[in-house]
Amino acid sequence: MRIDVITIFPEYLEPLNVSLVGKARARGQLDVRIHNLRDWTHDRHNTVDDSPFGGGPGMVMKPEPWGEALDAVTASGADAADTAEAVDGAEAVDAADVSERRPVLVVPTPSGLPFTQELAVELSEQPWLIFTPARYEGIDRRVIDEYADRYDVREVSIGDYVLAGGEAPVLVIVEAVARLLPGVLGNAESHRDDSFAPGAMADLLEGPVYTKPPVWREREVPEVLLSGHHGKVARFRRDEAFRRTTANRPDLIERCDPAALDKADRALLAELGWEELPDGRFGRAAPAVEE
Ligand code: JCE
Repeated sequence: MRIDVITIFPEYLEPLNVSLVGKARARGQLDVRIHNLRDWTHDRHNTVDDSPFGGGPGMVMKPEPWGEALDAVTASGADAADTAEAVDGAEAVDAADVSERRPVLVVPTPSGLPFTQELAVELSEQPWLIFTPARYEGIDRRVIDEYADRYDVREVSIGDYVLAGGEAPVLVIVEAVARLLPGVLGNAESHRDDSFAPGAMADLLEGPVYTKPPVWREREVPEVLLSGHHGKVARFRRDEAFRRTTANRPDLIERCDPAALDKADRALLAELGWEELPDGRFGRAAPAVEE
């Protein structure tokens, strides 16, 4: 996969040299190119912002530098063949894919579609992503409209809070996507059971995890995990997953597929104060009405 990022803060993307993403790049599985938006300005002050039409606070990113940058980066797909060389014969970035297929443009914004594991999977299946993290109050709308006519543009929000710019969302999205690429995660850290992964335990949050020593500061690892009884371990983990999910994400319980719930699940949910609805789903038991 190839990833381009166009930003006024290239240093903000330095974490992409580290850890999982850094290793995938070193192995030739990921071709990441960071570009400075100011390289496509022409005035002495490398201006990228201006005041908003219609008035109001803050500044808006000017369309011209983004237009020039996106034209240059999208046109660079054809020369990808020279640089996408695998290290040590590892699975190489497919240069042909990049030049033949259109990139997906990913635009971080608090008003975008929620970034979910499902979207991470979809993005991980693309050969080429271009990220356009903005600053100020965002990018002149005409830039998004212009490229949406030619490319698949995804305006994406990583959560319901307002950051100062899109660079941190790029780090989040790239990490979530990169770990899904074939061969990036080792077997030891396989993602089959991730909370939110399709096929994970009925969309439950994961329970607590433990390692050696079996006793630490007088705190014991739950005995069942030391028992070697696989059936009991699975039941314990599932119960813990339900306890966490009811406490932290009741919305996930409410839209849980009733067919995914076994008898023990139903009994535990009842014990945790949830009531079974006529359709087999669960809802929070109505609190007793006070006089
Ligand atoms: C951003 C800003 C809107 C005023 C570019 C914020 C994404 N989930 C997210 N939270 N925050 C963002 C995000 C992404 C890009 C930009 N801002 C700040 N946004 C209105 C200010 C500018």
